[in-house]
Amino acid sequence: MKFPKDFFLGAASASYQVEGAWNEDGKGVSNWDVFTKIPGKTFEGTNGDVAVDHYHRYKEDVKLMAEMGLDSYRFSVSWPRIIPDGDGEINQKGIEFYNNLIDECLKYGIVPFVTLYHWDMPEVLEKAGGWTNKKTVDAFVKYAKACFEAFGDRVKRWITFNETIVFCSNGYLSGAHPPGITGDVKKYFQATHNVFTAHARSVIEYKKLKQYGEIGITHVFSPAFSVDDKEENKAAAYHANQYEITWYYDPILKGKYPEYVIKNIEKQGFLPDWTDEELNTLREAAPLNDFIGLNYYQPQRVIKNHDTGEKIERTRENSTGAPGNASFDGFYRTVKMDDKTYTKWGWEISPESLILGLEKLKEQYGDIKIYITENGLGDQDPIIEDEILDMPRIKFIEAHLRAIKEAISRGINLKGYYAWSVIDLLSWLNGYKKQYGFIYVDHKHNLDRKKKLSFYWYKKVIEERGKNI
Ligand code: BGP
Repeated sequence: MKFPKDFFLGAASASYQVEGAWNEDGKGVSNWDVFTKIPGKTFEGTNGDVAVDHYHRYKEDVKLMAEMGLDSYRFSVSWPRIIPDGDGEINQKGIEFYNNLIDECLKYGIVPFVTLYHWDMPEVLEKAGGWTNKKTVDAFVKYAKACFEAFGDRVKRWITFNETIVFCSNGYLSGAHPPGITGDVKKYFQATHNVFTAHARSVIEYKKLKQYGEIGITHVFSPAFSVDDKEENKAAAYHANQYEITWYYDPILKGKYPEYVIKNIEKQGFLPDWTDEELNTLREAAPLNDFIGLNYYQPQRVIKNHDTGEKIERTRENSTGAPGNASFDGFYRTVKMDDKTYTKWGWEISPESLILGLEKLKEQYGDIKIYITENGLGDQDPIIEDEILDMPRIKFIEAHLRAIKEAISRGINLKGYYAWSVIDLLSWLNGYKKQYGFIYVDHKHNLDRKKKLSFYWYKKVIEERGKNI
């Protein structure tokens, strides 16, 4: 089987992780500009001030993408570049940058797939309560409209938010991301609801503009599986999926919240403050979503957690995806299993779980169009005689593309695959050491770009439409 012509073989990035130019051409300060400067927050104090300088080198980068043959490039727009103070004037220089980037992609026939929010928010808004403040919702809708109006003639695929669960849980539960708050469950749920409302309102606004493109959201997809057949562990996996999948997917695709979670959090006093109008907006927007984007890196293996009293210290390392933690409510725990394979950063490698997860998703949400908007291997690539021989990445992506083929043959409506990431970039908390790209960036030599072995391999895969996968 080959990947059909209308299946995008692409790759992705995000503004803060690649652009740099953090204070150029009128860009406002973002929450990440501030957060990464707090001692101890990131690996060796790394930040995105310069990142890989995509802001200045986008032409060179897009040219490399064209050489690779990418069907599509997923990137994000930096909100503070467009509206520096969050809610005021539009910065024309910011619009100009993305106009240039979009035009450069189109010049080579690369379809731009644009994310509006990949975590960098104007600091002014963060200071005023960020996603817990409903004014942020209004500001976001205004920003989204500004982007639709400026770029919508050429951009026909929009993602509102990237991984709500990650920025909300790290922002308000573990404190590993801005605003760095720990253990505030009420704020966590409020933030998620406000994001869903911002998404719904933006979708409605987009459809009103009649630009005839697609719009959706990107969620983490880490389906939970019980480690065995014990009832209590199966209940733990059910609980994990309700809190981490259903809570996120239902309000978007069904326009309502799952009863199971509502009942629990109502008892605990964590129900978000919501209005009938907001709940109606969710219902109105749900059928207007054109697709759902999934970021799949790994599944979760879970057991019932018995030591509920214990407070688990989350470190930078274990808060970024490696198993070993109890859930915030102490109900379940993720575990590492002896018979599974893990990356250097402790993330499980399991293409089969993607297929199983997609089948369950189909049972819950039917035939909604799906893009895998991120998937990839974080590694320290071997350099041998100046060549970057990233064989493990090739194996990883190949295995996942094979799983995608299998899922398609089982009737899953998959329409694209975006490898994370197109180029080596700043890992939010793990600096530049954790590499994901097809293109290497030499931090010792002027940020020079170099093609990795995987670059040539992916080029061939695209040329052959995956025939030999
Ligand atoms: C996702 C994010 C990406 C990227 C990726 C890898 O959660 O959407 O922006 O960072 O994970 O994560 P990390 O850099 O922590 O390995």
